[in-house]
Amino acid sequence: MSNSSTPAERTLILVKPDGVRRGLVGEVIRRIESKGYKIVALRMLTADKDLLANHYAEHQGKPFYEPLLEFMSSGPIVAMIAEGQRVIEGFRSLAGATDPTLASPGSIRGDLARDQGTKVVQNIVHGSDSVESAQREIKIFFPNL
Ligand code: D4T
Repeated sequence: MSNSSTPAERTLILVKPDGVRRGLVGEVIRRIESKGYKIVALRMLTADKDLLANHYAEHQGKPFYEPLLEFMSSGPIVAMIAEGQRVIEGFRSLAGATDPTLASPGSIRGDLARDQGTKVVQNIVHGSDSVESAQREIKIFFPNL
């Protein structure tokens, strides 16, 4: 039962290998749920390079592309679908800027990540950046939904 006139959206969220290694899965989920979004699907997997090449197709050829695929396949990740009005931009706001050095304190990246001197930024989470990306990325990680 809702009076809301804005339809709920879905977004694809990943806890990246650095977040899983550091035991931050619960902290990320806590922030998503505390904000009021609903987690409607969740799985842990170790992504292979084919899956990641599909997910990161827009970055192919960039200097950080190969290190990005190496990093993202370096250990388990947690993939989730979160749902709620404007969840796509809402989660991007919770995550903070891509560069964790510049991400605002209070955000996931601002509070929990920093520059590690690596070729690829290790910034704990991924969140879809548009409705189109969300639909595309959800299909990659949850092909049966
Ligand atoms: P993701 O996609 O992981 O949520 O991150 P963003 O949406 O914030 O950033 P992105 O897609 O532009 O980059 C994907 C991934 O590559 C790393 N990266 C990015 C990097 O190492 N150096 C760079 O210059 C950029 C732009 C970080 C996230």
